[in-house]
Amino acid sequence: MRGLALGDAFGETWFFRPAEVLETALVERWVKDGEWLWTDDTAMALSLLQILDRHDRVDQDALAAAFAAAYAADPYRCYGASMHDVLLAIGQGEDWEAVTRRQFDGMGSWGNGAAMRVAPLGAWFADDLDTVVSEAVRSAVVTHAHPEATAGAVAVAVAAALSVRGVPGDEFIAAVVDRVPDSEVASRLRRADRIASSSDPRHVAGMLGCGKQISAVDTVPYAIWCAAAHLDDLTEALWATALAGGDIDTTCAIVGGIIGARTGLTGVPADWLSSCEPLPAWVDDISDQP
Ligand code: F2R
Repeated sequence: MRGLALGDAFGETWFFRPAEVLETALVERWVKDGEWLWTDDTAMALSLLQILDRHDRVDQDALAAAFAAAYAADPYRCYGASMHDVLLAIGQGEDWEAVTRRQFDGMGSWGNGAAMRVAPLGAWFADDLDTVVSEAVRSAVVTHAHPEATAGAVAVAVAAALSVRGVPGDEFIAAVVDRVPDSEVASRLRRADRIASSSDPRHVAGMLGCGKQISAVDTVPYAIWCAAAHLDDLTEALWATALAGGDIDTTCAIVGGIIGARTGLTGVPADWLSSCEPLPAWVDDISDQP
């Protein structure tokens, strides 16, 4: 959870900045002064973690209610455009399944919102990959009915579980894709698995189509490639991930969640930790459990 929030807040400082600004700032490694605020990625991950802590599984009704309550308490966390309708309607008592299915003319959202929040779930169930997959799907469909959004959530949750389990970088993407349902996300992950970990992330983003849309297809395979290339170094992974631009808070939240599940915040500079908006105190109680 802490890795996800750090990645989200770090990425938000760069979110959709013009390419020429990013090019200099990221290569020279400038960091923003002042507080780094986390966004909807962290807000939704906190709700999911809270439900896991209470129920030890994804209770979908409780999760929908938790998302809607967090949104009502603080709607200005840069939620995806369709989430305003979804979370308001759920908060007003509409059935989450009906609301979620009617998005985008009945197609459902293929946004990356189900993937961006799910790494803590992968860590939670890391001992049992079948449960990681089934619970990731149950968590995704509460807001995202499109199969590509679900495939993205499964990929990230499995990646976080494999990260906890210490799977090495050169086996990582193949082990993730093994568990992802047939989809464009899976097909781009297979492409990602053929790209050397030493490649320039900007070229990789081009090869994987990252940066065009706020979709699971455009962000998840790229983020998982970045995580696999730097599995033991969260700070380096975040710098590399941000280089591609686009939806940086979310690509960095995904990478932070996956690598943080393995390393915690080890090696992260002290000034980053003090800049990042703190998480609620109850997160510490969960982390302290055996
Ligand atoms: N980009 C943001 N936040 C800024 C949004 C500003 C917005 N204009 C506002 O008014 O508040 N970051 C956050 O959004 C991403 C997560 O998005 P999520 O939760 O998946 O939301 P949504 O709206 O369902 O999907 C995102 C966009 O993808 C396009 N889209 C999705 N499904 C589609 C479909 N079936 N057909 C066509 N387009 C589809 C839409 O443009 C959606 O708005 C994260 O980056 C999070 O940090």
